[in-house]
Amino acid sequence: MKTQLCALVALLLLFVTTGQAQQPAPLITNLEGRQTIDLNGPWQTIVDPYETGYYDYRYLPSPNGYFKNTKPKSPSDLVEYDFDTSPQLNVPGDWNSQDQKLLLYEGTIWYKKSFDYHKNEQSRLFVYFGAANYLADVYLNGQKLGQHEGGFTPFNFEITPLVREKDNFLIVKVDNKRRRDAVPTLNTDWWNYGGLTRDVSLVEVPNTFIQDYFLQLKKGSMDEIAGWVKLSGARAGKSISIEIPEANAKQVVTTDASGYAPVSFKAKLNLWSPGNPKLYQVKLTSGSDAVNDRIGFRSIDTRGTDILLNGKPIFLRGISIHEESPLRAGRAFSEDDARQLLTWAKELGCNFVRLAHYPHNEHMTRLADEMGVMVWSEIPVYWTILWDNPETFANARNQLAENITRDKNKASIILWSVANETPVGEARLKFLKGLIDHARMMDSTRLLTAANERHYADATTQMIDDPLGEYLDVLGCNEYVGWYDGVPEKADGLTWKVAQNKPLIISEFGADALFGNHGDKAARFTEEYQKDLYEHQIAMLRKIPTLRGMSPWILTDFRSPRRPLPRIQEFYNRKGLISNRGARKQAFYVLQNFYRELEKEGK
Ligand code: GCB
Repeated sequence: MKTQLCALVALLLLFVTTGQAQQPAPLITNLEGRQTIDLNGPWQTIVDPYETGYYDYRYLPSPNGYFKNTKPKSPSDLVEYDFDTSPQLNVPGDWNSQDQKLLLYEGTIWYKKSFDYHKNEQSRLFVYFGAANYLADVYLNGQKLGQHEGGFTPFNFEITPLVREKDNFLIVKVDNKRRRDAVPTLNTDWWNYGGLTRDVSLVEVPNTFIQDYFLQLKKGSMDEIAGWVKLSGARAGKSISIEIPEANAKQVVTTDASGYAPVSFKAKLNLWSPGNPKLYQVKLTSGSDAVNDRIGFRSIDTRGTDILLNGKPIFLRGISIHEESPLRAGRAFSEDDARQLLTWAKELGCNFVRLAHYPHNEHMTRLADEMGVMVWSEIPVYWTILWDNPETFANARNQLAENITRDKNKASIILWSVANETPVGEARLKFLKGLIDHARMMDSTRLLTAANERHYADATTQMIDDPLGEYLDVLGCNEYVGWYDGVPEKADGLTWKVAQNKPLIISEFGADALFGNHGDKAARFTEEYQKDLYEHQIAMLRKIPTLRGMSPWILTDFRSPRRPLPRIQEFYNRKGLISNRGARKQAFYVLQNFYRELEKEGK
């Protein structure tokens, strides 16, 4: 009995110290409007391919893993790791591009950062991660805070009770092993960059604080702002003021028992659009907390096969973008990276970008707001997800929810996309319908889409009739006529049929070309082939009556393990209109000319 009890206590202790996965705290939005201390810069790291710092030799979670940051107390003590003399990696940043040995590494790396913190009784402290790819176990001062799954969305933990004045050590185990049941799954066409890939910060807030809010134009209205504000740590009956000084608008609302307060007020607004990316200062205050944001207001809707921005039909002159820094060859993470990519998109003539295939960092969506670029935002439900697995679904839904939570006040975002090139079938339809319902529940103002596929109804007829289209507002379709499907001339003889009376975006087409590789236009991988393909595609797309936008594949070359061809690909997908060194290929100018023509036509 006694031994049983001891075993139980030991188990409990193991549970407490190693921690069963605890959930992150509800996400704090708009970090830029908060009091933060940045934890970026060099972190001490230990590469741990066998997860020795987590499991013991029986492959059971060890209560004395690396997260304890143990130091030998005497020369006879055996400790086989030491963060402080281990190599450093920069945060934010993927590990693959920081050390040649890690280029193809998939597994665990432990990160450690020490910090001092002056505690204040009136405030609470959170640690906020912009993203960690893919699975992050987070510990402070040897105690587990919890786990987060998903490589492209933010998460935060409260550390108020654990933080001390001196020598805090924050340790994160980041594991980027691919898994069949994960989102994305085992195979993708992009590099599996691992690590603390985005900013890490401490966020200091008052005991009761404005944790989150949703402030956008009410669906169908151009002068009514509707949404909600949520306080953390509040009892019922707290008041919150929402003010837009420049529009002379203000409302004071009162929280219910869970800290929520609905918001709804009228304001005369100068509406956001690519030609007029107007952002308003929005001030939220409650008790001792104050948060400032810059929010644009615009309406987005569909009518038949049209997409309406502020009530007027628009054409989305777009380009797809991966979150990769072309000049640094790694995951993009900085404001400079974002500005570079969006400036190139604008130079191309775009008013729209598809941020493929996962949520990009927040610099990107903030800048899109400022620069007047409409955005398609996507989660990595890509190709062959385990449609029947409830955990996979919960994971995808959580990534979608985190993405919407972070970016729901960004005017630039007009489309949430739930999937890319997923195979038609019952289980997949149920899975994706579940995601669509969830997105609509969280955000009734934006349009829902997905990049689907097409098929041949006969030798010259392209058919878009994916049953998922019934649930979407805007149909996305990827097609590679002229690349995976015949040669560029094939596009000339095709006609398109679309089953649903909805706006269509051709969300991908393209061809690989190595910059500087010249030859006959019939020769694959030459700039001439890519240019020719764009010319045939554009002629074909012009004839699709319900086409309301396009985002060809892709702005810049990007790394992919699926692309081994020596001398040409060298593990790069070469469908970029710009090379991985920033050089424009011939096709760049073909698309630029087309977009100029569209602009002249008022599209
Ligand atoms: C696709 C995928 C994209 C790939 C692209 C390609 O259909 O959506 O992720 O990179 O094709 O280059 O094959």
